[in-house]
Amino acid sequence: MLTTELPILYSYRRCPYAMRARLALRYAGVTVEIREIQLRDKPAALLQASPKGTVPVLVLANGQVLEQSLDIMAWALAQQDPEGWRQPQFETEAQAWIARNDGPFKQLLDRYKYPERHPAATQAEWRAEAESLMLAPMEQVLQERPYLLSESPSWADMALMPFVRQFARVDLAWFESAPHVALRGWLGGLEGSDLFQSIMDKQTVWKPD
Ligand SMILES: N[C@@H](CCC(=O)N[C@@H](CS)C(=O)NCC(=O)O)C(=O)O
Repeated sequence: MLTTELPILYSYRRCPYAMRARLALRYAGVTVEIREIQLRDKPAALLQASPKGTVPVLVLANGQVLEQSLDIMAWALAQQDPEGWRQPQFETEAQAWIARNDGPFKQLLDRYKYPERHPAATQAEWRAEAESLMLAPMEQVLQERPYLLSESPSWADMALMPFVRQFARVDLAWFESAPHVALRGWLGGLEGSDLFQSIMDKQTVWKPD
């Protein structure tokens, strides 16, 4: 039987949590076996490793299972962090951005994306809330410097970028004419990077042997 020593990443190409995990793994030079899944038909092997059934999930060669995207990022950066994505002096600020993203921004993003499921406000109202919570504060910082924490990219940029990208894509025409010029530049730069392009390759759905 062919055995593999590579860590296994259960992933879904378009999932923003999986994107941030793939970004960190690729940046850290960690080779993984990517198992692309379908959310509506999760493979038994994924559910066995992580019964909660979300992606990304990383199964290490020693059997350890990392089932949160941030844990996977942190693990990858602990292996190798060649350009200093994670620096102790910025850690509190990084955590604050990530918490705001994964909590209230993600909630508003879902409401903005699926307003019919959230009739308490209109789509434009959800968007306006998200703007004041996240887009405007990001814009303010990015007018001062090219990345959220400093002159160079950090894991906060990488953790947030897939979500801001998803937000932008709900109504691209709106995003492109909105007064968030620096944010647009930040997103465009990260999205156009070789790193991001390299983690967005089309994948065929994994089938167990
Ligand atoms: N807190 C988790 C959230 C991951 C998550 O919610 N992933 C979504 C896809 S983007 C998922 O797998 N949802 C399960 C489903 O739709 O059945 C993490 O950071 O990894």
